[in-house]
Amino acid sequence: MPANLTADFLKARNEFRAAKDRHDKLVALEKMLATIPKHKGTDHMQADIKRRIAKLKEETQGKSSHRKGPQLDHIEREGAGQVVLLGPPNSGKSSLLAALTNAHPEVAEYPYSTVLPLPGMMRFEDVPIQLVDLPPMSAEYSESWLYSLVRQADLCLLTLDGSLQAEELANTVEEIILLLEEHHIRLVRRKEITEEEMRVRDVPCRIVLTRGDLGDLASRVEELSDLFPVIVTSPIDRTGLDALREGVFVALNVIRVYTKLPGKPADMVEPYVLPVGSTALDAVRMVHRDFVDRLKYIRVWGSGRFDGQQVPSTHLLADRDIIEIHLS
Ligand SMILES: Nc1nc2c(ncn2[C@@H]2O[C@H](COP(=O)(O)OP(=O)(O)OP(=O)(O)O)[C@@H](O)[C@H]2O)c(=O)[nH]1
Ligand SMILES: [Mg+2]
Repeated sequence: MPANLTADFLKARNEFRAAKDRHDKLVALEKMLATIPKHKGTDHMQADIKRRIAKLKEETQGKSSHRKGPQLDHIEREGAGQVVLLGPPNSGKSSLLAALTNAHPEVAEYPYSTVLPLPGMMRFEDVPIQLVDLPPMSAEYSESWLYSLVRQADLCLLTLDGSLQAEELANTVEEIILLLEEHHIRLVRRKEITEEEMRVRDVPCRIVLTRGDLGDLASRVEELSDLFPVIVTSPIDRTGLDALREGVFVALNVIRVYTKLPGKPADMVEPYVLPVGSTALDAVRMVHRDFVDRLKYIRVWGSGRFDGQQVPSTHLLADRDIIEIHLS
């Protein structure tokens, strides 16, 4: 049977031949696998591509080579929280990372274009938040380290192509929920610390519908909001990007605290970020561990108190509070 290879496949094969390192080879092979016509005549070629992909991935993870490759199951956390972009192939995860951060992921019309996790920093007002673009998750094919990265995240943005029918979207969400559950991860609206947390990892989730530029997605939003809060976006016409930044900050369930030295104006540039429910003493500890022992008293400017009032160390802080730390 003739293979009837497409122009896209031949282009990907040329890219593979020109690739200089493992990463570029892997990207080209994934493209070849995505674009190769799927029929009997290409069975051997498909198997060969899959074998090469598996070998390269093993090498990248340092399994078959003695040189240690990059660690894929952990990404160093930066900023106020680590937020993963998770979803089926081609849903628009990489496009969002590119629109919201300084990172430059590969964005492509074909599925499985992202093969390695890629972090970037997004800002909500004065708060830096880490977004991590992930390779696609699907029942057919997903990396084991993908689950480790979701497990470690503070928030999951379940990214879906909003131009799909509501039923297809609901099925996709269901499929991803099941895949995660098989790996002891449960997507939740809000994280509650429970006994079960030992076995099952709860990860707060928001649904992000992309393709907001292509039509009204109100009916899909209505259907999906029963599962998780939904944000409609488009990196193309920038629909909903500010709402997404704010939604992520709110979902992270954190507050900003600014500090000031006695008699000086507050440093309003770099806030400390703490979990909701943190006390004045938690903030002092974050500024400097040793300050806890040397603490005389704390004054707070902001919500709940009149400006500059001295507060007990158990005082609950609110977002945007300013604290003045007096040491002995
Ligand atoms: N019109 C429109 N196109 C979009 C939008 N988001 C993504 N796209 C297009 O959809 C295609 C896939 O986008 P990607 O960002 O590469 O999707 P992905 O989820 O990262 O794909 P994989 O890495 O393969 O899982 C590209 O051609 C994008 O330009 C959107 O909001 N509107
Ligand atoms: Mg991608």
